[in-house]
Amino acid sequence: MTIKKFQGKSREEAIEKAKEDLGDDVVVMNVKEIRPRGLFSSFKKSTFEVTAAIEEKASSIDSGTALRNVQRMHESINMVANDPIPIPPVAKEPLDQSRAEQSAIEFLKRNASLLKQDDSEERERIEEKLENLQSILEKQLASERKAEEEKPFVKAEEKKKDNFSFLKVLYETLVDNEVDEKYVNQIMDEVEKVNGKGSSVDHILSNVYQKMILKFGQPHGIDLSGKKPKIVFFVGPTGVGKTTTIAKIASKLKVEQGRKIAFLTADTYRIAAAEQLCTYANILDTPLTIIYSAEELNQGIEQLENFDVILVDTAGFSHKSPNQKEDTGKLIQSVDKRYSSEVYLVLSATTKYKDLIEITDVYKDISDYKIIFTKLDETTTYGNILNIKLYSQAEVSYVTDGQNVPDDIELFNSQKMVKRLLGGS
Ligand SMILES: Nc1nc2c(ncn2[C@@H]2O[C@H](COP(=O)(O)OP(=O)(O)O)[C@@H](O)[C@H]2O)c(=O)[nH]1
Ligand SMILES: [Mg+2]
Repeated sequence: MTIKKFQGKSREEAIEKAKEDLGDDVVVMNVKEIRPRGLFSSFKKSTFEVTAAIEEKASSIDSGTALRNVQRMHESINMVANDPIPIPPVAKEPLDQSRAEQSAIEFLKRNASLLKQDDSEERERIEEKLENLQSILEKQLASERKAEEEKPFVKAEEKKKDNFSFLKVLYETLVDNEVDEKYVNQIMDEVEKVNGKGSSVDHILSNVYQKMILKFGQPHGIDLSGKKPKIVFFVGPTGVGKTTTIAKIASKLKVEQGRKIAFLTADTYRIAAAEQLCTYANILDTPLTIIYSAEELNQGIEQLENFDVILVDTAGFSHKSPNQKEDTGKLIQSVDKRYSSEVYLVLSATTKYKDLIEITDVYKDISDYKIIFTKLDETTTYGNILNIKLYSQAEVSYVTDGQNVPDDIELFNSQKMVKRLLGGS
């Protein structure tokens, strides 16, 4: 992973510089506004500093190193556990990397209950660290070497103990946030590679933070750079907030970006559904076309050809209902090739993990999609957002966190989400 900082007069300028240097796939890790200081500071404008990273291809670690890392982790786990922990037999022959990693994962899983035992004082100290994630990251990125020099007397053993307690809290924090243990183990496994080099807790934490941000990737939102009109479908189960989200996005695009918006709805299963969008159409002074079948879609679009974006509301359906799935599939696929379209799968952050998996599978059969998570205000755990991102490999584009139109929506902010997942505020 390469991490660099870029400065610009605006956030966009700094991001643009990052793209020029590191390529389009660059991921923004952090954006810092630097406010001018001093006597005439109120006359000066802020500048922006963007920390950006790019993931290189996975470096190949030789099997000997992997094996040593696993052994080292076992040692460190043993050091502070209250009860004796069975050490899995280590093969005499060097393990290949994936087997070594697998054994580390298995070990962590088996000992998850032991990991939960900890003394509370230490725990508090580490939780505090997690909450101060931002400052740790800043410090880490600014002067990794200097920080090491400042603590030359910290004994290796103490450091190891510190790291282990920290790993325990990290593990629990992620599990408490309902991150799937499979992914927690993957993260711990990656952490272990860093820990193996005898790094400080700060180093490990900023490394986890960076890795998790890279896992989320960079959100893009609706792409309006291409041909007009852009057709944007919103699909998903009933009641997740499709219509409300359409209204939020429409008013942002219209008011903040001055785009010409039109609505089209294929949700005619319930009279109230079309009425709801009609209300928003009146408020936003936006045309609304109602269609009753997939065959009417292109005709509907033709009438709205001079608009920048056509937001299409669809009937939600239970992921267990094959008929309605077919209708939605037909609707999306029937859009004429001369139009460019995007599909957003709207999911509620309050839905159970198992259902979310089934829903993402069902909609994958219909089309590729980006994801919008709604109702973040109605849950205290955000692990499913990471779980579903990793499971579906789809981009998480927007999140919504309330019923207010248009305020309660934003482009997905990976930095904010990772901070929340790691227990920061
Ligand atoms: N708390 C909360 N409620 C939301 C959010 N988004 C939508 N809702 C509510 O969820 C309910 C269903 O929304 P609606 O847009 O009709 O869902 P649809 O059936 O998918 O179109 C409405 O009462 C919305 O106000 C959100 O982010 N947070
Ligand atoms: Mg609706």
